[in-house]
Order: sequence, then C-alpha cells, then structure tokens
Amino acid sequence: ARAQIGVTGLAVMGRNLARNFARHGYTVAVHNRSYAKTESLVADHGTDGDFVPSESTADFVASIARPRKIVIMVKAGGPTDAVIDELIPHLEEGDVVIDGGNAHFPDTIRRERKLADLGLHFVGMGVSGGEEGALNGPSIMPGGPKESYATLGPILEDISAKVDGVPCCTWVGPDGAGHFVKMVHNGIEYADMQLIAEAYDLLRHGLDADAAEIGKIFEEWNAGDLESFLIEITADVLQHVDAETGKAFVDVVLDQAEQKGTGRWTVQNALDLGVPITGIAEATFARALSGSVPQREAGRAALASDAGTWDVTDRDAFVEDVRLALYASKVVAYSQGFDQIAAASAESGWGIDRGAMARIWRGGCIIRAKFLNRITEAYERDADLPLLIADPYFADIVGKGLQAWRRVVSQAALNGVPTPAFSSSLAYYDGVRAERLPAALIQAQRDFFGAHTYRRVDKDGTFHTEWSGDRTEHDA
Ligand code: NBP
Repeated sequence: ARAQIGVTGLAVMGRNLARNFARHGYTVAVHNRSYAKTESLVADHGTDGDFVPSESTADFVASIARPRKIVIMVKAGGPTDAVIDELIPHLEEGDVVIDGGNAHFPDTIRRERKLADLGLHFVGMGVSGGEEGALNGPSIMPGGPKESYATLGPILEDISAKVDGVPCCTWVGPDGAGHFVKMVHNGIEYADMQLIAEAYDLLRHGLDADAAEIGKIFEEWNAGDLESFLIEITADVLQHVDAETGKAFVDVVLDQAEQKGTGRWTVQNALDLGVPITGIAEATFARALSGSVPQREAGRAALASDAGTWDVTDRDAFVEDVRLALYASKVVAYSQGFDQIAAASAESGWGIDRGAMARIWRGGCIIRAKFLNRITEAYERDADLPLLIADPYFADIVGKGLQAWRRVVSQAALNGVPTPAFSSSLAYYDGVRAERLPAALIQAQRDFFGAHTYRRVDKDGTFHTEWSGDRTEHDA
C-alpha cells in the first residue's frame, strides 16, 4: 500500500481533484464504479503524477497506506451511501472517509454517526470552485472529527487555492459543519448572482444600452470594491457574441433560471432557524418565478404595464447609484448568510469561526471576492459581532451609499423593473435599524384573535387583554 490518498468517483470533479493531488506530489489511488473512467484518467493525465488505478473496491482500499484517506466524489444522495457501504467492509479502525460531494448536511450528520460507531472517521467536505477549482485549487470546507484534520488538513490545504499565501481551507467544525457552510456559501452565491442580474437589468433599462456596453461597466466595477469572480465573468459573458446569430449571447439564452437545490436547502434551514435571509430567499424565488412559464404567460397577457420610457439624464451618476446599491445589497446578503451560520453553529454546538469562513472563501470558490477580506477583519475586531452590516467599516460604507440605494429601488419601482433582491435588502436594512417595528401591532392582533399574549414596553411579564369581554388586561 503506497498511495497517500484515494479518490473514488472520477467524473469531472473527482478526476480533477485526483489530478490536483497528483500534481502536488501525492501518490493517488483512483477508482470509479465503471473502470473505463479510471483508465481514461490514467491514460490522459498519467503525466500529472503518480496514480494507482484499481478496478475493484478491495484493491483500491488495499492500495492506500493506513490510516487511509479516501475521498468520495460521486453524485450526492443514494450514490454516496452506496459507495460508503461498499467501502466499509474493507476499512480498518482510524481510516478517514471524506465525502467531497454536495451532500445535504443532515445526511452528513447521519453518516458521521454511523461511521463513528464503526471506529471510522467521516469528514463531510464542502468543495467549491467547479471543475476548474478542483483542478487548480478549490475552496475547501471540511467538517467531521477534529483529530482527522491533523493528518488530512495539511494535504487539503496543499491542494486548495491560496490568497496571499494563505490556504482557502480550514477545519470548519464537527459532523455536518463543513457541508452546512458549503450550503450557505451556495445560498450566498444565489443572492450574489441575483443582485448582479438585477444591476444588469437596471442598467439595461435605465441606460437603454446593449449587453456589451453593460459588460464594459461591469469590467470597470471589477477594478474597485466589487472586484470578484462573479463580476468578472459577468463582464465577460455580457460581451460574448453568439456565433450562430451574431447577437449578444445573453439575448439568445432562455430566461428561465434552473437550480440544483442548495439555495432551496439554505432557505428551508433559515426558516427552521428563524433567521431572515431575505436576499438568498428572494434570489431563490426569483429563479422559481423565471421558471413559472404558465404564470408568466398569463401575467404578460393580462397585467397592465404603466411603465413609460425610463429617462436617465445623468448616466454616470445613475451607474454609480446602481454600483452603490449593488454593494449595499451584497453586504446585506452576506450579513444574513453569516447570521445563519452563527445561528446553526450555536444550535448544533459547531463553534464555527465566521472570520475563518470569509477567509477560506477569498479564493478558489464561486463567491471569491476582494471584500471578503473586510468581512474577516470585521470578525477579527469582534468574533461575536451580532450583525455584520453594523461593523463600523460596513455601517460606514453602506451608510454612504444609502441615498443611492433608495434612488435605485424607487426608480426601479416607478419604472416597473423588478428588483426583488435590491428592494428586500433595503427593507431589511430599514427593518433592522428601526427604533420600533409594527411587530407591536402583529402581537396585538395575535392576542386579539388567538389569546397568544404579548409583552409590554413598560413592565416585565406576559399579558392578555379580554378583547371580547370588558377589555381588562391581566397577567397571562
Ligand atoms: P456527478 O455528480 O455527475 O456523479 C458522477 C459520478 O458518480 C460518477 O463517478 C459515477 O460513476 C458515480 N456514481 C453514480 Br452517478 N452512482 C453511483 C453508485 N451507485 N455507485 C458508485 N458510483 C456512482 O459527478 P461530478 O459532477 O463530478 O460531481 C461529484 C460531486 O461533486 C457531486 O456530489 C457534486 O454535487 C459535487 N460538486 C460538483 C461541482 C461541480 O461544479 N460539478 C462542484 C462542487 C461539488 P460512473 O462513472 O460509474 O457512472
């Protein structure tokens, strides 16, 4: 047994991860359900490094030095369980099984318990960066037993992306913590993409410009605070021309966004935790609306449009307003995502360091961005920061863009351009900073129809008013 690590599941992700390990000098045992993929990996990329191919699971496991480290990179769900069950009879105490697929974190918690009972380590590992990242350095979010990180961590850090020499990989927390954080990462990715899409839509309507012109604006934005992978690829995509029609590529793509489910999981979990992640939720629903074909047909046919021509007089000022609104909304989306991580971490006792999460998202992953440095700094100033946008740096920058944000959201509403994420983020901002919320009225209504009781601003206790009787108040 000479391999230092094994990878089973050699579709795009597993194949590239295996190549990444090999390129970093590790001897990599490789295996796939259908052997042809294993053979083609070695045939096509054998020069990347030292691969040990096996056709059977028994040979694969036997080719890895103990304690074994085996990365599973197969389709999430049933296939992952099938592979785990196939591996188990061949494993020995102390071996580490790592699931690098997009598992839902409750599955990871279940699998970790099962393997722990067998004396095995199970690491649920979030991997972001797509196939490119897997090959050249992804952002890696491993959870599971901390002791497994002592031997596994250095290898993962080695193959992860680096920013300023710092690896985009760290131990996230026990059992499902790694996959949980990957899930929220994807949720934030949904919000980020929706916000960029809304900014694009606003610019297109407001400036009456073509896609390529908007692409140039994103290119300029990418040189400033907004610098990020998603802004960069947006600039590129918007300037891409469809070879067949000669039209802007974005204009020939059907406007129905699909999803694989991580956004939905993020929102479902936030509802369970009671954490308002309005940016991510609106982004997820916006995709759902785009795919609601019969509803959109009915809406187009029956619903009035009173929107005239949007007459933007100062084009540069408008572009700057949209940029500031995008930045502010983005900070809100991240702030909400980090709230969700804090709430889940507290509930599950994961002890997740939010600053470290922002640090490992700076490179390799889809939401990599310059401004994640600012988030890490905010949590370094105060590890228990209750609200990211309330950190002095963000409060200042969002405050300075507040008027621009309001102008953009109101102009969008007046001109009939839907901006669910921009608008809801501004509403969240105004909600979270309000002295008093109309929640007082909600409580009164609840007490009226359901005797659900309320608390008072001027004394302790819980009270109920006899609404249908003499309206006296008594302790509840
Ligand atoms: P896929 O998700 O397309 O899965 C294909 C792999 O699963 C093949 O190796 C296939 O073997 C194997 N497999 C299946 Br399907 N059922 C199996 C079973 N019952 N037993 C054993 N093997 C089985 O591959 P991928 O796109 O490379 O993604 C791998 C994982 O990484 C997924 O969980 C994905 O969600 C996650 N991920 C993907 C990305 C991305 O950008 N694509 C990014 C981050 C994470 P076969 O060759 O014999 O059919």
